[in-house]
Amino acid sequence: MDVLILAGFLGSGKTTLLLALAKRWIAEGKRIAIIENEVGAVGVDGIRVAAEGLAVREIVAGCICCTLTGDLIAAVNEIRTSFSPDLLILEPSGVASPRQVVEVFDGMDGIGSRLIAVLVDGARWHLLKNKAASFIRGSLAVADVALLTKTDALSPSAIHSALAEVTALRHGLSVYPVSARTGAGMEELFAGLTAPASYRSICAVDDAKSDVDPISAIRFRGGVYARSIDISLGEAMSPEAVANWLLDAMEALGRAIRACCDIEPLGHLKTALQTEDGSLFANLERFDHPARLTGTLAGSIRTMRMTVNAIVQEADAHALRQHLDPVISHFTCMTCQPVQGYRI
Ligand SMILES: Nc1nc2c(ncn2[C@@H]2O[C@H](COP(=O)(O)OP(=O)(O)O)[C@@H](O)[C@H]2O)c(=O)[nH]1
Ligand SMILES: [Mg+2]
Repeated sequence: MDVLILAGFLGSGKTTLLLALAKRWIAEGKRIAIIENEVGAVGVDGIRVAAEGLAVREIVAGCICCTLTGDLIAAVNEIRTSFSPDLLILEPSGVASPRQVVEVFDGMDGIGSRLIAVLVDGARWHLLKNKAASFIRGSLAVADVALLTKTDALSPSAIHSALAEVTALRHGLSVYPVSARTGAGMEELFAGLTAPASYRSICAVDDAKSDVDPISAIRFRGGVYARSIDISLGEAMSPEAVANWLLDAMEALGRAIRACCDIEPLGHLKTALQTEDGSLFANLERFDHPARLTGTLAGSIRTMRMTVNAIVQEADAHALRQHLDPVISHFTCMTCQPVQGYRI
Protein backbone atom coordinates (compact mmCIF):
# COMPACT_ATOMS: atom_id res chain seq x y z
CA MET A 1 0.00 0.00 0.00
CA ASP A 2 1.47 3.32 -1.08
CA VAL A 3 0.74 6.46 0.92
CA LEU A 4 0.19 9.99 -0.35
CA ILE A 5 0.00 12.72 2.27
CA LEU A 6 -1.68 15.94 1.14
CA ALA A 7 -0.55 18.54 3.66
CA GLY A 8 -1.05 22.29 3.71
CA PHE A 9 -2.46 25.16 5.71
CA LEU A 10 -6.18 25.55 6.46
CA GLY A 11 -8.21 26.02 3.29
CA SER A 12 -5.32 25.55 0.86
CA GLY A 13 -7.32 23.18 -1.36
CA LYS A 14 -6.36 19.74 0.03
CA THR A 15 -9.82 18.13 0.02
CA THR A 16 -10.67 19.52 -3.42
CA LEU A 17 -7.43 18.18 -4.88
CA LEU A 18 -7.82 14.88 -3.04
CA LEU A 19 -11.25 14.35 -4.60
CA ALA A 20 -9.92 15.09 -8.09
CA LEU A 21 -6.96 12.72 -7.68
CA ALA A 22 -8.98 9.92 -6.07
CA LYS A 23 -11.77 10.00 -8.68
CA ARG A 24 -9.28 9.91 -11.52
CA TRP A 25 -7.32 6.99 -10.07
CA ILE A 26 -10.47 5.04 -9.20
CA ALA A 27 -11.65 5.48 -12.81
CA GLU A 28 -8.34 3.94 -13.85
CA GLY A 29 -9.04 0.90 -11.65
CA LYS A 30 -6.94 1.77 -8.58
CA ARG A 31 -8.19 0.87 -5.13
CA ILE A 32 -8.08 4.04 -3.06
CA ALA A 33 -8.70 4.56 0.64
CA ILE A 34 -8.81 7.97 2.30
CA ILE A 35 -8.20 9.21 5.83
CA GLU A 36 -9.51 12.65 6.79
CA ASN A 37 -8.33 14.34 9.96
CA GLU A 38 -9.94 17.40 11.52
CA VAL A 39 -9.20 19.09 14.80
CA GLY A 40 -12.81 19.92 15.68
CA ALA A 41 -15.09 17.42 17.39
CA VAL A 42 -17.15 17.11 14.21
CA GLY A 43 -15.65 17.24 10.74
CA VAL A 44 -16.92 18.32 7.33
CA ASP A 45 -14.30 16.84 4.97
CA GLY A 46 -15.18 13.23 5.81
CA ILE A 47 -18.83 13.94 4.98
CA ARG A 48 -17.76 15.64 1.73
CA VAL A 49 -15.58 12.73 0.63
CA ALA A 50 -18.17 10.10 1.64
CA ALA A 51 -20.83 12.04 -0.33
CA GLU A 52 -18.72 11.34 -3.45
CA GLY A 53 -19.00 7.61 -2.73
CA LEU A 54 -15.35 7.20 -1.73
CA ALA A 55 -14.01 4.95 1.03
CA VAL A 56 -13.10 7.30 3.86
CA ARG A 57 -12.15 7.03 7.51
CA GLU A 58 -12.51 10.13 9.70
CA ILE A 59 -10.25 10.95 12.61
CA VAL A 60 -11.63 13.97 14.46
CA ALA A 61 -11.27 15.88 17.71
CA GLY A 62 -7.52 16.32 17.56
CA CYS A 63 -4.51 16.29 15.32
CA ILE A 64 -2.98 13.07 13.97
CA CYS A 65 0.48 14.60 14.21
CA CYS A 66 0.34 14.65 18.02
CA THR A 67 -2.67 13.80 20.18
CA LEU A 68 -4.19 11.27 17.79
CA THR A 69 -1.13 9.47 16.48
CA GLY A 70 -2.39 6.21 17.99
CA ASP A 71 -5.72 6.57 16.18
CA LEU A 72 -3.86 7.13 12.91
CA ILE A 73 -1.73 4.01 13.35
CA ALA A 74 -4.82 1.94 14.19
CA ALA A 75 -6.74 3.32 11.19
CA VAL A 76 -3.87 2.70 8.76
CA ASN A 77 -3.38 -0.87 9.97
CA GLU A 78 -7.06 -1.61 9.78
CA ILE A 79 -7.43 -0.15 6.27
CA ARG A 80 -4.38 -2.11 5.09
CA THR A 81 -5.60 -5.44 6.40
CA SER A 82 -9.32 -5.11 5.72
CA PHE A 83 -9.41 -3.11 2.46
CA SER A 84 -5.89 -3.51 1.09
CA PRO A 85 -5.92 -0.44 -1.18
CA ASP A 86 -3.25 0.32 -3.76
CA LEU A 87 -3.02 3.80 -2.36
CA LEU A 88 -3.97 5.45 0.91
CA ILE A 89 -4.47 9.22 0.61
CA LEU A 90 -4.19 11.03 3.91
CA GLU A 91 -5.36 14.58 4.54
CA PRO A 92 -3.96 15.81 7.85
CA SER A 93 -5.66 18.74 9.54
CA GLY A 94 -4.63 22.15 8.18
CA VAL A 95 -2.56 22.79 11.30
CA ALA A 96 -0.66 19.49 11.40
CA SER A 97 3.10 19.18 11.28
CA PRO A 98 3.76 17.03 8.18
CA ARG A 99 7.07 15.82 9.64
CA GLN A 100 5.30 14.30 12.61
CA VAL A 101 2.66 12.76 10.37
CA VAL A 102 5.21 11.14 8.10
CA GLU A 103 7.16 9.78 11.06
CA VAL A 104 4.11 7.73 11.98
CA PHE A 105 4.70 5.67 8.83
CA ASP A 106 8.38 5.06 9.54
CA GLY A 107 8.89 1.43 10.38
CA MET A 108 5.26 0.50 9.78
CA ASP A 109 4.71 -2.84 8.05
CA GLY A 110 3.29 -3.05 4.56
CA ILE A 111 3.91 0.56 3.46
CA GLY A 112 5.30 0.98 -0.07
CA SER A 113 6.25 4.41 -1.35
CA ARG A 114 5.39 7.35 0.86
CA LEU A 115 5.09 10.81 -0.52
CA ILE A 116 4.32 14.20 1.01
CA ALA A 117 2.81 16.87 -1.19
CA VAL A 118 2.57 20.26 0.50
CA LEU A 119 -0.12 22.55 -0.90
CA VAL A 120 0.45 26.28 -0.81
CA ASP A 121 -2.63 28.41 -1.42
CA GLY A 122 -1.90 30.67 -4.39
CA ALA A 123 -5.07 32.73 -3.91
CA ARG A 124 -4.01 33.70 -0.36
CA TRP A 125 -0.26 33.66 -0.90
CA HIS A 126 -0.03 37.42 -0.24
CA LEU A 127 -1.52 36.82 3.24
CA LEU A 128 0.09 33.49 4.04
CA LYS A 129 3.62 34.58 3.28
CA ASN A 130 3.34 37.16 6.07
CA LYS A 131 0.98 35.55 8.54
CA ALA A 132 1.76 31.85 8.23
CA ALA A 133 5.34 31.99 6.99
CA SER A 134 6.85 29.70 9.59
CA PHE A 135 4.07 27.12 9.12
CA ILE A 136 4.74 27.07 5.39
CA ARG A 137 8.52 26.93 5.79
CA GLY A 138 8.19 24.09 8.29
CA SER A 139 5.89 22.17 5.95
CA LEU A 140 8.05 22.74 2.89
CA ALA A 141 11.08 21.51 4.84
CA VAL A 142 9.74 17.94 4.66
CA ALA A 143 7.91 18.12 1.31
CA ASP A 144 8.70 15.75 -1.55
CA VAL A 145 6.79 18.03 -3.86
CA ALA A 146 5.03 21.36 -3.40
CA LEU A 147 1.93 22.49 -5.23
CA LEU A 148 0.91 26.08 -5.72
CA THR A 149 -2.88 25.71 -5.74
CA LYS A 150 -5.78 27.83 -7.08
CA THR A 151 -3.72 29.28 -9.92
CA ASP A 152 -7.02 30.19 -11.66
CA ALA A 153 -7.33 33.00 -9.10
CA LEU A 154 -3.94 34.47 -10.06
CA SER A 155 -2.59 36.39 -13.05
CA PRO A 156 0.31 34.78 -14.95
CA SER A 157 2.75 37.25 -13.41
CA ALA A 158 1.38 36.61 -9.90
CA ILE A 159 1.83 32.85 -10.49
CA HIS A 160 5.37 33.48 -11.62
CA SER A 161 6.32 35.52 -8.58
CA ALA A 162 4.53 33.22 -6.12
CA LEU A 163 6.39 30.23 -7.62
CA ALA A 164 9.68 32.06 -7.21
CA GLU A 165 8.91 33.07 -3.63
CA VAL A 166 7.77 29.59 -2.58
CA THR A 167 10.80 27.98 -4.23
CA ALA A 168 13.07 30.38 -2.36
CA LEU A 169 11.73 28.99 0.94
CA ARG A 170 13.15 25.56 0.21
CA HIS A 171 16.15 25.57 -2.01
CA GLY A 172 15.92 22.96 -4.78
CA LEU A 173 12.24 22.14 -4.28
CA SER A 174 10.14 22.06 -7.42
CA VAL A 175 6.85 23.87 -6.98
CA TYR A 176 4.10 22.75 -9.22
CA PRO A 177 1.27 25.15 -10.22
CA VAL A 178 -2.23 23.60 -10.33
CA SER A 179 -5.87 24.55 -10.36
CA ALA A 180 -8.24 21.80 -9.27
CA ARG A 181 -11.07 24.09 -10.38
CA THR A 182 -10.06 24.57 -14.01
CA GLY A 183 -7.81 21.53 -14.33
CA ALA A 184 -4.76 23.63 -15.26
CA GLY A 185 -1.60 21.68 -14.45
CA MET A 186 -3.60 18.63 -13.36
CA GLU A 187 -2.61 16.37 -16.27
CA GLU A 188 1.07 16.88 -15.51
CA LEU A 189 0.38 16.21 -11.85
CA PHE A 190 -1.55 12.98 -12.56
CA ALA A 191 1.20 11.78 -14.86
CA GLY A 192 3.91 12.69 -12.39
CA LEU A 193 2.26 11.11 -9.39
CA THR A 194 1.34 7.94 -11.28
CA ALA A 195 4.74 7.25 -12.82
CA PRO A 196 7.52 7.29 -10.26
CA ALA A 197 10.16 7.87 -12.93
CA SER A 198 8.60 11.04 -14.26
CA TYR A 199 7.66 12.05 -10.73
CA ARG A 200 11.36 12.55 -10.14
CA SER A 201 11.35 15.26 -12.76
CA ILE A 202 8.65 17.19 -10.91
CA CYS A 203 10.22 16.53 -7.61
CA ALA A 204 13.91 17.26 -7.81
CA VAL A 205 14.41 17.59 -4.10
CA ASP A 206 16.56 14.55 -3.32
CA ASP A 207 19.63 16.60 -2.66
CA ALA A 208 17.92 19.68 -1.32
CA LYS A 209 18.74 20.53 2.25
CA SER A 210 16.51 22.62 4.41
CA ASP A 211 17.82 24.64 7.31
CA VAL A 212 14.37 24.90 8.90
CA ASP A 213 13.41 22.76 11.86
CA PRO A 214 10.06 21.49 10.57
CA ILE A 215 8.52 20.88 13.96
CA SER A 216 9.41 23.99 15.88
CA ALA A 217 8.44 26.07 12.84
CA ILE A 218 4.87 24.81 13.17
CA ARG A 219 3.12 26.11 16.23
CA PHE A 220 -0.47 26.89 15.58
CA ARG A 221 -2.22 29.28 17.91
CA GLY A 222 -5.89 29.75 17.32
CA GLY A 223 -9.44 28.74 18.06
CA VAL A 224 -11.54 25.81 16.94
CA TYR A 225 -15.32 25.63 16.80
CA ALA A 226 -17.18 22.53 15.67
CA ARG A 227 -20.84 21.84 16.10
CA SER A 228 -23.55 19.73 14.56
CA ILE A 229 -27.29 20.46 14.75
CA ASP A 230 -30.40 18.76 13.40
CA ILE A 231 -32.82 21.19 11.76
CA SER A 232 -36.51 20.51 11.21
CA LEU A 233 -38.07 22.93 8.76
CA GLY A 234 -41.52 24.27 9.55
CA GLU A 235 -42.31 24.18 5.84
CA ALA A 236 -40.60 22.13 3.16
CA MET A 237 -37.96 24.03 1.19
CA SER A 238 -36.71 23.57 -2.37
CA PRO A 239 -33.02 22.79 -3.00
CA GLU A 240 -32.56 26.33 -4.42
CA ALA A 241 -34.08 27.92 -1.32
CA VAL A 242 -31.86 25.81 0.93
CA ALA A 243 -28.79 26.79 -1.12
CA ASN A 244 -29.68 30.47 -0.77
CA TRP A 245 -30.29 30.01 2.93
CA LEU A 246 -26.88 28.36 3.30
CA LEU A 247 -25.17 31.27 1.51
CA ASP A 248 -26.85 33.69 3.95
CA ALA A 249 -25.94 31.48 6.90
CA MET A 250 -22.29 31.42 5.78
CA GLU A 251 -22.27 35.19 5.43
CA ALA A 252 -23.59 35.52 8.99
CA LEU A 253 -21.10 33.00 10.35
CA GLY A 254 -18.25 34.66 8.45
CA ARG A 255 -19.26 38.06 9.83
CA ALA A 256 -19.29 36.62 13.35
CA ILE A 257 -15.78 35.26 12.86
CA ARG A 258 -14.55 38.61 11.62
CA ALA A 259 -16.17 40.28 14.63
CA CYS A 260 -14.12 38.26 17.06
CA CYS A 261 -10.79 38.95 15.36
CA ASP A 262 -8.89 42.25 15.55
CA ILE A 263 -7.31 41.62 12.18
CA GLU A 264 -8.52 39.95 8.97
CA PRO A 265 -8.97 36.33 10.07
CA LEU A 266 -6.81 33.62 8.59
CA GLY A 267 -8.52 30.25 8.77
CA HIS A 268 -11.27 28.13 7.31
CA LEU A 269 -15.01 27.91 7.94
CA LYS A 270 -16.71 24.83 6.51
CA THR A 271 -20.31 23.73 6.64
CA ALA A 272 -22.07 20.56 5.53
CA LEU A 273 -25.84 20.31 5.10
CA GLN A 274 -26.98 16.69 4.86
CA THR A 275 -30.50 15.85 3.77
CA GLU A 276 -32.22 12.63 2.76
CA ASP A 277 -31.55 13.45 -0.90
CA GLY A 278 -28.03 14.76 -1.07
CA SER A 279 -25.64 17.10 0.67
CA LEU A 280 -24.48 20.65 0.18
CA PHE A 281 -21.12 22.03 1.31
CA ALA A 282 -19.98 25.60 1.85
CA ASN A 283 -16.48 26.96 2.37
CA LEU A 284 -15.11 30.29 3.43
CA GLU A 285 -11.38 30.81 3.64
CA ARG A 286 -11.27 34.32 2.23
CA PHE A 287 -13.61 35.94 4.71
CA ASP A 288 -14.19 39.01 2.57
CA HIS A 289 -15.49 36.86 -0.30
CA PRO A 290 -18.86 35.10 -0.62
CA ALA A 291 -18.97 31.42 0.32
CA ARG A 292 -18.69 28.82 -2.39
CA LEU A 293 -21.14 25.91 -2.53
CA THR A 294 -20.52 22.39 -3.81
CA GLY A 295 -22.61 19.23 -3.76
CA THR A 296 -26.25 18.68 -4.76
CA LEU A 297 -29.64 18.54 -3.10
CA ALA A 298 -32.86 17.16 -4.54
CA GLY A 299 -36.53 16.84 -3.67
CA SER A 300 -38.46 18.73 -1.11
CA ILE A 301 -36.43 19.28 2.04
CA ARG A 302 -37.95 19.02 5.52
CA THR A 303 -35.04 18.05 7.72
CA MET A 304 -31.32 18.51 7.51
CA ARG A 305 -28.25 18.10 9.61
CA MET A 306 -25.90 21.06 9.66
CA THR A 307 -22.26 20.57 10.64
CA VAL A 308 -20.09 23.64 11.13
CA ASN A 309 -16.34 23.47 11.55
CA ALA A 310 -14.25 26.61 11.93
CA ILE A 311 -10.62 27.03 12.80
CA VAL A 312 -9.11 30.48 12.91
CA GLN A 313 -5.51 31.44 13.53
CA GLU A 314 -4.95 33.73 16.52
CA ALA A 315 -8.64 33.66 17.44
CA ASP A 316 -9.67 32.98 21.01
CA ALA A 317 -11.75 29.80 21.28
CA HIS A 318 -14.17 31.33 23.81
CA ALA A 319 -14.67 34.40 21.66
CA LEU A 320 -15.34 32.19 18.65
CA ARG A 321 -17.96 30.28 20.60
CA GLN A 322 -19.55 33.43 21.94
CA HIS A 323 -19.86 34.88 18.45
CA LEU A 324 -20.87 31.75 16.56
CA ASP A 325 -23.32 30.13 18.99
CA PRO A 326 -25.89 32.94 18.79
CA VAL A 327 -25.77 32.93 14.98
CA ILE A 328 -26.57 29.25 14.89
CA SER A 329 -29.33 29.71 17.47
CA HIS A 330 -30.78 32.53 15.39
CA PHE A 331 -31.63 30.44 12.40
CA THR A 332 -35.11 31.32 13.62
CA CYS A 333 -37.37 29.81 11.03
CA MET A 334 -36.16 26.45 12.10
CA THR A 335 -36.20 24.21 15.14
CA CYS A 336 -32.64 23.41 15.99
CA GLN A 337 -31.65 20.53 18.17
CA PRO A 338 -28.00 20.18 19.09
CA VAL A 339 -26.74 16.66 18.50
CA GLN A 340 -23.11 17.14 19.39
CA GLY A 341 -21.57 19.85 21.47
CA TYR A 342 -18.86 22.19 20.42
CA ARG A 343 -15.36 21.52 21.50
CA ILE A 344 -12.50 23.84 22.17
N1 LIG B 1 -10.21 29.31 -7.05
C1 LIG B 1 -9.98 28.09 -6.60
N2 LIG B 1 -10.47 27.74 -5.39
C2 LIG B 1 -10.23 26.49 -4.96
C3 LIG B 1 -9.48 25.55 -5.71
N3 LIG B 1 -9.40 24.42 -4.98
C4 LIG B 1 -10.08 24.64 -3.82
N4 LIG B 1 -10.58 25.90 -3.81
C5 LIG B 1 -11.39 26.52 -2.76
O1 LIG B 1 -10.61 26.65 -1.59
C6 LIG B 1 -11.43 26.45 -0.44
C7 LIG B 1 -10.82 25.41 0.45
O2 LIG B 1 -10.76 24.19 -0.25
P1 LIG B 1 -10.55 22.80 0.48
O3 LIG B 1 -10.29 21.79 -0.57
O4 LIG B 1 -11.66 22.54 1.42
O5 LIG B 1 -9.21 23.12 1.33
P2 LIG B 1 -8.54 22.32 2.55
O6 LIG B 1 -9.00 22.98 3.80
O7 LIG B 1 -7.07 22.48 2.35
O8 LIG B 1 -8.99 20.90 2.45
C8 LIG B 1 -12.81 26.09 -0.95
O9 LIG B 1 -13.59 27.27 -0.95
C9 LIG B 1 -12.55 25.63 -2.37
O10 LIG B 1 -13.66 25.86 -3.22
C10 LIG B 1 -8.99 25.94 -7.00
O11 LIG B 1 -8.32 25.21 -7.73
N5 LIG B 1 -9.28 27.22 -7.37
MG1 LIG C 1 -9.86 19.73 3.87
